[in-house]
Amino acid sequence: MRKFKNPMLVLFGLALVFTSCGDQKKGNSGALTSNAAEKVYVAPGEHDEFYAFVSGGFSGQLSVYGLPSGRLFKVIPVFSQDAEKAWGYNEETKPMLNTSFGFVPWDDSHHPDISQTNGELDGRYVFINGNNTPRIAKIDLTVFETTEIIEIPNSAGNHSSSFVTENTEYVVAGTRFSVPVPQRDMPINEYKGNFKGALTFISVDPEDGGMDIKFQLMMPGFDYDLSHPGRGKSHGWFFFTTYNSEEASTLLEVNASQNDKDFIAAVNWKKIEEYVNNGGGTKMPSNYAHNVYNEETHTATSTMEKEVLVVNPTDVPGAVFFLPTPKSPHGCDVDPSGEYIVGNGKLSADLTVHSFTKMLEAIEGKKYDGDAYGIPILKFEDVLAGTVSQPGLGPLHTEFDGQGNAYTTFFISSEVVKWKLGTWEVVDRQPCFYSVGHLMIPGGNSRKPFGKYVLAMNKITKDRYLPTGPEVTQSAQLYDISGEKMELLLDFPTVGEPHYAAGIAADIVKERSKKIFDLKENKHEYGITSDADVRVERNGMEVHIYMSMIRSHFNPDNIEGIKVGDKVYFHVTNMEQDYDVPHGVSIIGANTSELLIMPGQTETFVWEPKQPGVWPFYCTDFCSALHQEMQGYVRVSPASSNIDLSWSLGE
Ligand code: RUQ
Ligand code: CUA
Repeated sequence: MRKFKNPMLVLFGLALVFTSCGDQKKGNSGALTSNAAEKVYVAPGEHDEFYAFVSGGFSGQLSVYGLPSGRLFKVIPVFSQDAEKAWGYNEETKPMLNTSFGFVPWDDSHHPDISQTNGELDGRYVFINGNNTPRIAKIDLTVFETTEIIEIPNSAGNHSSSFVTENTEYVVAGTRFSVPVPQRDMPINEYKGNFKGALTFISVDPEDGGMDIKFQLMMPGFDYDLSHPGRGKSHGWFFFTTYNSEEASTLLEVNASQNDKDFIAAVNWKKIEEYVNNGGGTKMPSNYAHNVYNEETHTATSTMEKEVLVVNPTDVPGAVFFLPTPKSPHGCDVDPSGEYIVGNGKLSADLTVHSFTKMLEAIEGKKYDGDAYGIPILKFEDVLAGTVSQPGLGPLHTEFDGQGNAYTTFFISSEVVKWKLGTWEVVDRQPCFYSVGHLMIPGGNSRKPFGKYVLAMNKITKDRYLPTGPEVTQSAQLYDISGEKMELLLDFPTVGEPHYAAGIAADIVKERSKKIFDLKENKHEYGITSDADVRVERNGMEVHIYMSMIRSHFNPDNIEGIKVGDKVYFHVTNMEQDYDVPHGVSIIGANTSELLIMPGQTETFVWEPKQPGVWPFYCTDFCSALHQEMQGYVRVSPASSNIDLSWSLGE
């Protein structure tokens, strides 16, 4: 019989105790005051106070909710194809999902983060990571669309991502799985000492937001789990939790739980930036996709990049240090002042808080406790600010309200615990239903949190909603944190598994929201700006239809001369210049989704007719009283026929 001590088994046993029905009773709505309902009620026609951008986890997308109402406004397609918006289905956006592995139509999206200026949220962009095929995406908040995706080479399980520095100088992507760098065929059990963990710093252009990999820090082969930037006094540093400092490649639930302490890696990125700007680092051959959506051409391009700049941490003395942190830490959270770095050891009874000031002193005094692969390890006692003792079981993530309080989630004891920075005393706890992962306070990852609410994102809902078969909805819970005690206000279901969220005052974003695309500025290769340009062109077996749409017709709406075997491109421009008047289009038998085209925009789908006949197409978005009249026909003749191309409207 195999004998090993499995710490997670012990914890799961406890989890069952904690989420038994005793807790369920407490959570029943009878416990809520009617006051709670008022606090989340946003009257018809009124707007919410905050936007919450909630990751979709295995949906690969990003959902937009209003807080406090919990109303869902939009699912922004990011890494996964989305037929509703033709994302990854139309010709314009297919390149966005290109990678070095080819077209990858899905990912696992975890940690959205909003761009910052001077440590405060500026509402320009949201960044989010794709875990599985490592990518970082940028969503432009004037249009709420993904406009850039960059693949991360030498990375696998892109999890300690995508957090931004105080002025959005960088968005960071850290590898969860260490891998051979460069990738090669080698025995798995030679992991130790041979696999590497890449921490990637992607620069963001202050003017146009363009992303570019500035450098990759090639770290020892640990698992880099989460990260957060320094801010204020610690601006210029970045902190990453690690687990599996044992460098195990098998049965990690046991083998990566051996060391009493793993590390938080403290990275002085300013120092490395300087080193790189002075010609430091090694250019390594590579192959990764950089996909950019151009809003004037309404079209994405994908470029394969061939090189990445790699930095060995031991080549930049004084740039990287390890802070011992108990028991496989998960969350790595920095308070609004930049002084405290909270490391949540999943298997630890206490919460560990490091002090940035003490860390600098320890570095100054060169008080090391040995090194790991040449990277100095600081002494635990020298960097420790304090511990929150026995606050709960299975700590995962911490956020801050800007009033000196921290809020930590506990997966196993299924609760949010509020504690005080500096005195480390627990001041309140509220149960979550059930097994909370991340939590989010609007602006919580910045110098100036908005406070007011905390949103808990739960892994398990069991009896909280009407059953929907074996798969029940994931869920978020909203708590009022304006008083000394937290108050549960609302449960609402989420799309996919929400891992993290980013919240911002709606006022910062909504004024900048675009209403239409200017038709005169449309530079789409196959776009048209007036009905005079409507036409159909044949080029061998390719047919290009330059079509317009406006309430309530297509131009042309009768097309003849198409033959079986043709590849027919519908390039459709929405001529509307009014807010909130998209049109859709689709044709019978097309092996792709509909198009949903915004005013002033052009999109393309391809149709390969397989049978002679007269085939209808129609508008898919109810746009006017005569929406049902918005339809047309394509006549398809046998391949051998010699019917000329012709097109018309109203003849
Ligand atoms: S991780 S809880 Cu990406 Cu903590 Cu999900
Ligand atoms: Cu256009 Cu319906």
